[in-house]
Amino acid sequence: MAKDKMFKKILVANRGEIALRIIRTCREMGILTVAVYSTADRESLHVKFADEAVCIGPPPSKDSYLNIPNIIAAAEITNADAIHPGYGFLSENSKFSRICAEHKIKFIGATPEQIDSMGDKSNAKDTMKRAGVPCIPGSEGLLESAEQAKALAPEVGYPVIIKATAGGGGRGMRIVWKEEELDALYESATKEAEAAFGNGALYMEKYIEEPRHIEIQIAGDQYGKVCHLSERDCSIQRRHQKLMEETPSPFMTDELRERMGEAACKAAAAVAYEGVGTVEFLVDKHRNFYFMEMNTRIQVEHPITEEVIDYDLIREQILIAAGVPITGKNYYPQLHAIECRINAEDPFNGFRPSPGKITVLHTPGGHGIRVDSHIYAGYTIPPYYDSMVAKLITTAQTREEAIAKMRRALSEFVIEGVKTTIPFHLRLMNEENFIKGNYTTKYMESFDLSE
Ligand code: MV4
Repeated sequence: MAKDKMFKKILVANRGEIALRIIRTCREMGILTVAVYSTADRESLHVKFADEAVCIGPPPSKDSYLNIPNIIAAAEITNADAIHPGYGFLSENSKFSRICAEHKIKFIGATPEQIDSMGDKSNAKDTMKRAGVPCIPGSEGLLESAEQAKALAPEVGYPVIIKATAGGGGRGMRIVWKEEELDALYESATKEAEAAFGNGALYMEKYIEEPRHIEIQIAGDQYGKVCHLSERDCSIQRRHQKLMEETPSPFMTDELRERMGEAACKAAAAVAYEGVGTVEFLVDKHRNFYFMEMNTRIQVEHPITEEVIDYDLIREQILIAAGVPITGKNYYPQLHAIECRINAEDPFNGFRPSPGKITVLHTPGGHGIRVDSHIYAGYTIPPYYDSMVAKLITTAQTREEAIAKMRRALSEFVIEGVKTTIPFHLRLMNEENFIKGNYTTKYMESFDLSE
């Protein structure tokens, strides 16, 4: 591409491992970086690795990493020509995306319109249905009242699920097994959604009982071209927090990948998607798949895709934002990759957060091992943010080898001073049904977590 079109300096509006991940790619591309940090993150690696760093406020996220005026001011002071938001924080904030544009700063992510249309789940579903993407049968748009919901539910067929249109992450969501429960569950879902999102609107779907969560990575450029980059299986989660992801999905077939990939491309094309994104699907035991949500950001689990197709997704985000066209060809997994999220949490005590100082650290290494992390010996994990401290990724020719490598890498990994989820992952890698690839989103409900 023409050198003068490429960004000269990118402000990274995030912290932790993803801030480092973005800074590393920028460095490889010859792009200068600006880190922003809260006073709790003064000693963080992203601050040390960036070319410049600006303090944007006190520890609470709302005063720092979510503080739009301070972040825009930091970009203007340092003359950054683009902002990469990472994941979480402002990554799917349409107002922020719009304010960046108003300040002639390129937001490396979706347009405000795309963020808004995918952020409203009922509206997103409507768009996808019209584009010919398979959706779960349910209400046409929003529910008007509990009465209307009660009239509709037998048509949809119990069990049904009512969901907050502003939701995600399971909040404002209720499973209804029979009519007698509907009034109370409708009431509590709408109240929860109103409190959490300031929007109590609900919609209804048939409840899919033991689904897998399989998502397709997609990319779209500024010229309307889209492609898919295969799937990730994210079914192993607890309270809507993913614990481990892998690609290919053990449930996948070549034929299903083709159909889901095509549907994901349709979804991306329907909104003229610009950037990299993810289309989430629920897949039932008959391998029927249904659109669930579209994420307009880079995701935590993106490295497993990078490993199996040998492709830097952050680089691709930056190139697309700078106006470089994509080829439009799809990517298929050549290897198997697994990611274990290492959190500073006690897996034997309800995954209770365990912030504090890391006294001893030894990270695993060797062939097929990748550790994306911002921690170091002597680092203090602050209590204010996400408890993820590292992503351990193994890659091999087969699933069996990737699991064997993960067991080996987990057993080498030493983090002292705080509790971590390493022992949980070791147990997971040795569990019979996991080894068989026999798991759904219900898997963790019956996982033995006694010490
Ligand atoms: C569903 C479902 C079953 N049937 N919708 C959870 C969060 C939100 N994004 C959608 N979710 C679900 N929607 C229908 N019609 C089950 C879930 C669900 C789930 C989905 C993916 C991964 C983990 C999950 C855990 C519990 C429930």
